[in-house]
Order: sequence, then structure tokens, then C-alpha cells
Amino acid sequence: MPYSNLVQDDFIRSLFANAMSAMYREEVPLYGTLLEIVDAVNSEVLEAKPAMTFELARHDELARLSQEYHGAIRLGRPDELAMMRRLFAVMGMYPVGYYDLTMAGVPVHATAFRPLRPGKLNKNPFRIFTSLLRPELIDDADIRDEIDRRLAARRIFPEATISLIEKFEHEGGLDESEARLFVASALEIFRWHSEVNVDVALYNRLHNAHRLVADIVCFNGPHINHLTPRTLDIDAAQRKMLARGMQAKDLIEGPPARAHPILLRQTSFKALDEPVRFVDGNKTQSGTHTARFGEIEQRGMALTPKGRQLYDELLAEAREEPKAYDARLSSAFERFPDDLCTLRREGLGYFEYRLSSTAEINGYEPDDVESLVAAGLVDAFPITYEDFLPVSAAGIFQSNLGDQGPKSYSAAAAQLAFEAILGTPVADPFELYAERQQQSIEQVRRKLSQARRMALGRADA
Ligand code: OOG
Ligand code: NI
Repeated sequence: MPYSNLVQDDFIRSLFANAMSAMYREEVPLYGTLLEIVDAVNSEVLEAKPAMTFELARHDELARLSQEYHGAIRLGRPDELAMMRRLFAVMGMYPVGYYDLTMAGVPVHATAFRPLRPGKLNKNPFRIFTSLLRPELIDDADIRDEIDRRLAARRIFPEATISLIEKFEHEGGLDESEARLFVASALEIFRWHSEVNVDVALYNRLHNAHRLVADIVCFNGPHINHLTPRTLDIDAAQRKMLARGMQAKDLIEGPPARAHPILLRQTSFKALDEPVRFVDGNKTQSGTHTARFGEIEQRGMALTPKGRQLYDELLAEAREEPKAYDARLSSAFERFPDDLCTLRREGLGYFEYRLSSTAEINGYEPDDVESLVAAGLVDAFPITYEDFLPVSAAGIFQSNLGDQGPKSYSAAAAQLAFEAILGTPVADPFELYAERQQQSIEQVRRKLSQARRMALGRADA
């Protein structure tokens, strides 16, 4: 094999995630404050809970924590989504999950680009929630024409980025200096533009069609609209946000606080009103645009379809009435078991299995993982949820984009159309977790059979 100086996609992803975080910290100083809060809370939790620290370290999730964030972008044109897929592939990020936001009255659908496998996730789990505008859902034909016209005129990918993507595809990788050039040029795509490329009147019309339409169509790039660090205690982080005078949302999205966290809990500070210039020919006018915010999240265990269904039911129950939401949420979730044994035995969550001892395996069948867990010879620990929650996401869209009240768009599943644009199907998150669980069980079985053969060998000798 010829000598290869290509760098790992993990290296490019880490470089990019750090560059993105540095850029956003500079653009939105409040995000820097958020990072400080999350760092402080995480250190406090790790100090106060050595058992948790031990578990995180044992499952290779400790090191990634200090550089774990997700972000979100919104694209306008189908070919932008197709190129974005190729761009993220350079960093080892692939589309996982399909999120239909039209049920929240937001005319976009989305996927999340992220690493697929545990080893990759633990190196750097950077994720970008990526939405695509669906202009066909806008009622007004004149507005649709304006959207098409404006979007057709823009080029969001620098030439340098495109040629490095092509190089990556032809040669199966990039060397270090190409990787650095790639990161530097790709970063520009996500930078904030303070120039709005339409006049105020058109901006207002697009904005009235949907605030998101203006955010997508009136700019020359899909500015990163938030970055979200991961906290180990979102309630504590939320209190610190309020104590520092941040305009935090009063509600934490997702499940209530639990002994064993599930899925995802998120909160954010309200989107900022930022100064922009409306440029139309040589006329300019100043104004503001509201899009960018900061968010934090706490991640819990991934749920099986059965667990997810229970989660959705209980959340819907709590949401029936907006009054006393916190109390309703806690009371609804009393029906969601909160001990690891029940969660696992009832098949509500995904678990990874590991053989902890082969000392006393005699008398156990390698297939009987359940008895081995009961005997303490096999450990089962929850697999972290690496994805997003459409309902939470919708809540965040709503809270940051103003309460215009949900319009009702056709609920028809557009996943196939989305995947055709993307040029590939999205991975099914449930399948990824199930596969990881299954592989861990098979590994336990292999190790057990091996240990047994060795024990028998010794007995024969
Ligand atoms: C994306 C919102 C989705 C999350 O954490 O669920 C998201 C957006 O506002 O564009 O980031
Ligand atoms: Ni987010």
C-alpha cells in the first residue's frame, strides 16, 4: 500500500467543531457565557458525583464532554442540501433521522448530520441539525416566486470548499494542510451576514409569510443559528443562566428531571435582535433581524420505539393544558419507570452490555445474558441518545420565532422527497441504537464462550 498522509475524518470534525465554536463565541458573546456556565456546572457535578464520573469515563464519554456541541442551520435550495451532505461527509458526519417540522407550523423538514458509530461519536460527537425550506407550503404564489428568485441568485459554497470536497471524494481523504484549508473555507459558509439582500418591504412580506422564510431567504448564507453545549445538570445550568441575568426560557423542553435521564432536555436564551442593513441596489436602510440564540442540553438514554411511544404519550398528556405545565409533566411521567432494571427488562431503553468478570461463569449459558446480568457478571449501561426531538425542536422553533400560532400544513410525509434531494436515505436512529446493543450482546457471548473453552482446556489438562 502506498504511504498515506491522509488525516482521519475525526480530526477534521474536531478542527471544524472547535473553529465553529470559536467563531460563534466571537459573534455572539452570550454563547461564551453559556459555555462558562456549562463548564462550571459540569465540573461541579463531576466533583460531587464520583460514580457518575467513573461511569462516563468507563464508557469513553468523559473526554468528549468539554467539546461537545450541536448547532443548527437552515437551507433554502435543494442543491444546497445535496452539497451540504457532501461537505459533512468530509468530516465523517452523515444524515441521521428525518424531522418533519410542518407539524409545528414551520415550513421546513430536516435531518441531523452526525457521526454514526460509538468510537467516532466519542472522539467528537459534533452534530448539525439541518433544515430545508419547503416553499411549496407557502400559500401566496407571489411570495413563492420571490423566494425562488432570491434563492436562485445566491452561491453559499466557496469554490475552494467545493474543490476540496471533490478532492476528498476522488482520493478518499485530505492531507493535513488540505484539511485546514477545508475547515477555514467551509467555516465562512456559516458566518453571520449583517447585510440583508432585500429591501425592508420585501423582508417584511417574507417575514409575514413565516419568520423562518425571511431568515433563510434574505441572507447570502445559512448562518449558524445556535450552538449547544452539553451539560450534566440542566436544572443547575438554567438557574445559573437566570442568576446571570440571561433571558432564559422558563421552560425546559423534553422530559422532566429524573434519576435516570432519558432522551434530551433543552433550554435556551431568547433569540437576539441584531442590527442589520437592508441593501437594495445602492439604497441601504438599517433595522434588526432576530434569529440567533444559545441553547444548552442534557442528554439521557436512547429509548426504543416502545419507550419513545410512552414518552410521546406522556408528553402529549402533559401538554393538553398549558397551565401548571411542570407539575403536569412530573405527574404524567410518574408512569415512566425510573430504575435501570425495569427500563431494561421492559425494553424501554437501549443498553450496552459488557462482561465484567469471567471468574464464576460456570453454570451459565453464554446465551443467557439475563441471568448473567442478575448474577453481576455482565454490566448493562444505558446508551446515550445522540439525536434530536422533533417536539422539542418545534418548541424551540416556536419560542424563538415568535408565537404566530401554528398554521396547518399538509401532514403528508415528505421523507422520500427529502432523501431524493439529499441523494441518500437518512439512517434510522432506532436501527443504529439497536445494532449497538446487539453487537455488545454478541461480544459478551463470544467472550463467554472463549472463557469457557479456556476453563475446559485447563480442566482437561
Ligand atoms: C433548529 C432547531 C432544532 C434542536 O436542538 O432540536 C435544534 C433550528 O432552529 O433551526 O437545534
Ligand atoms: Ni438545538
